[in-house]
Amino acid sequence: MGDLLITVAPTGAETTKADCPQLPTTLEELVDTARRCEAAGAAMVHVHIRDDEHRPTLDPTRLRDTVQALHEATDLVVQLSTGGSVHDPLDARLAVLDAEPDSCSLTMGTTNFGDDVFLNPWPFVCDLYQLSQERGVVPEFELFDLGQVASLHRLLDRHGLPHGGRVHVDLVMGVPGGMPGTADALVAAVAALPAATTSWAATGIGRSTLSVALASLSKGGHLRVGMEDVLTLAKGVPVEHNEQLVDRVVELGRIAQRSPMTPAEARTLLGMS
Ligand code: KMH
Ligand code: ZN
Repeated sequence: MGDLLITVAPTGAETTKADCPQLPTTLEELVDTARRCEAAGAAMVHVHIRDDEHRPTLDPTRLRDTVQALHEATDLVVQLSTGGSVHDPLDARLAVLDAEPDSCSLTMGTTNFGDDVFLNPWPFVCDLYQLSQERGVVPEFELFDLGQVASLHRLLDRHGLPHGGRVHVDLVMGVPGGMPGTADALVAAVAALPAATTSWAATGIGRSTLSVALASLSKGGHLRVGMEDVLTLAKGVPVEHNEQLVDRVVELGRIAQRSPMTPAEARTLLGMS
């Protein structure tokens, strides 16, 4: 039985296809990536989609088709991003739930995001959370900063538990403007998580990917990896396929005596039927 949830975030919204031709941006590339990452040990996929020009989009039909295609091709837990890109309006981000994913990301506050701002005002966080409860979509609480841990306490106190009764958190670390991708920050965030937290994962952006993965394994956490978060395996060595990043953390997990969860095990962990 597996005890390590590996989520792959294969695309993101920030990298352009022109800068990174190996980024999976078409539906065919995304499905192929998902299949390969599932075979490598991933149990959940965190999805951002692109339009025909490879630009980030929240087009409702495309989102729905993507969820359906991933369900047909894999057993992976399909998590749609409600963060989208920094340019997406809040109403389009709420409408992501219309595509009926298994899970959605839910970021607990506004964050400086490089030179941009990733906007998550409190009323939007509450609206998205309540919509996820109504629609039976399991949220993954994404925390980019330590203050967002306090917001998670506040949200759960005011609005109760998520659909399924489990509380799964993902620490997104190392974003310029958020908490650093260090073991110290990870330990501080984990120590402050609400008692209702049933599982947590972490991902480190860019060069913090390995230190965050190792810190998370050491603290008993789960892992997210993927080209949304990191584009190199080492300095000057580009990632050619998301599967390489999954392979690498499967190996780190093996050394830490943790084995990858199957998608069915992940569904149990996350409170999905
Ligand atoms: N693209 C970032 C602005 C999420 O997926 O929910 C937001 C993001 C978080 O990636
Ligand atoms: Zn994302």
